[in-house]
Amino acid sequence: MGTDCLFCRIVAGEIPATIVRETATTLAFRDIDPKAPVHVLVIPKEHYADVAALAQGDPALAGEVLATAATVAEDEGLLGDGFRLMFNTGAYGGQEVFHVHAHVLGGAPLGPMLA
Ligand code: IU
Repeated sequence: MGTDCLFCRIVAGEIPATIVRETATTLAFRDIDPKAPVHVLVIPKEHYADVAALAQGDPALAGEVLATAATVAEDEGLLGDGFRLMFNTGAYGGQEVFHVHAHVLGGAPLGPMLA
């Protein structure tokens, strides 16, 4: 995808991000506008627009994104009290950046998903 995609540019090192974990295929970095005490985004380095495209196009890579998200949750101390793992998808899902990303949210009670 390259220069048009913000998160591809973070992967390429062209835009700074606070990276908390990197694997061969995934990257985890702190959200610039955190919605919880811990708010980390986990992406595949390869560009897929959303989680449906990722899961259908490369299910193994989707699993690697989930595994990185779980490791981030552990490293951030979220496993005991719990956390939220979320993929906003498409217009109705509120997705704003069209490079698939898992939100790892935690560090405080988040309340019910839909108020
Ligand atoms: P969404 O699921 O596409 O709505 O989430 C996009 C997230 O990307 C949102 O929480 C933003 O704060 C976050 N973000 C970021 O971390 N860095 C950026 O440069 C931009 C957005 I633009």
